[in-house]
Amino acid sequence: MIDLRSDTVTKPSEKMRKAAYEAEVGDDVYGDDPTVNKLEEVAANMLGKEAALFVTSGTQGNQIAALTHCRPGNEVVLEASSHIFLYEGGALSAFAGVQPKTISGERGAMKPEEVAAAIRAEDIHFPETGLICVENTHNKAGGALVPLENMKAIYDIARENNVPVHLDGARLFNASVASGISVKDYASYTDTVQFCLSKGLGAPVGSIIAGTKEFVTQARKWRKRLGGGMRQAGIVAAPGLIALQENVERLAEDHDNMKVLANGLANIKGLIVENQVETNILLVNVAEAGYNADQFLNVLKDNHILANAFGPNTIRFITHLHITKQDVETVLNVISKVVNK
Ligand code: TLP
Repeated sequence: MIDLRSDTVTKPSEKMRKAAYEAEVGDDVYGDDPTVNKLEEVAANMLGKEAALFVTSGTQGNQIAALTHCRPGNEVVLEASSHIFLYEGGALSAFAGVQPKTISGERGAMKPEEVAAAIRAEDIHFPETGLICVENTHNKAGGALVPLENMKAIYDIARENNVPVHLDGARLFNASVASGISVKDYASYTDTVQFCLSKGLGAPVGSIIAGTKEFVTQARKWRKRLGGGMRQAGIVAAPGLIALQENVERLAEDHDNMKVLANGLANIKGLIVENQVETNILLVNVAEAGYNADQFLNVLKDNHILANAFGPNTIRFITHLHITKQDVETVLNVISKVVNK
């Protein structure tokens, strides 16, 4: 199978497995796991934040951020197709007890003036705005790069209004490699950041959230409340360190492969590439080829290719470290045969 469903499907390398095997461990709930401590220190330094926390997943990281920043009854301003709003099972409301206020963005970027207008004035009837969330790269917008200037403008507005900003940077390293802007620069326009080790970076498990020391102390408590205190977690943190050391720069290969795939598919009559491909995500509309997304996925599967539906007629493809140039050629050949038959 050529698996283009997500960059979450990668399996840990030999080096990661060896690092897990040999990891020095301790009870992380007591702060005693040297490997977790090292990962958190390395991640905080990379992001230019005071402290960081190793969490089980991107979803857990985002939700801990909301729980730490907000109080029940607050409102969270976020993009209408953001992962936190669309794909986290309503966790914002279920756990943090906050209500979302969505703004439709352009290629994932919310207009700063619309963010400003969404922040609530003081009124006995109104919820208080507890948090603004930004996503970069933006998944549903097809791995779109949210411009640094956009993040800065939103951060300036947030600070004027005393509202914190959280960045869902599940694929922040993809953004950084594609734009040439450091993760530190992106993180400088947000109070807290979540990034995933288990996506393009290829680690088997885990995410990082980072912010001030005070934020991380509170976040650690929320992680424990949610059952995310993982004891000898160095076993899973060790591959995360390898991911940060070895798999950042190579994300450029995934982006190059995706451009080749996108250009090839754009030339097949009946297929419409919906996004401007900037990173490792491609959205293709298959309606004019006479398929809906589920039908197309079934045909792909019969030909040993996996992808995801991202709308009734839209297929999402994601490249990652197991996808080679040869795989891209194979996928192009299969799809051109299927669509032209
Ligand atoms: N995204 C997954 C699915 O949930 C859609 C994927 O395959 O793309 N933020 C963003 C922007 C994400 O894309 C994801 C995962 C998460 C957060 C959540 O991360 P996990 O899966 O570790 O909870």
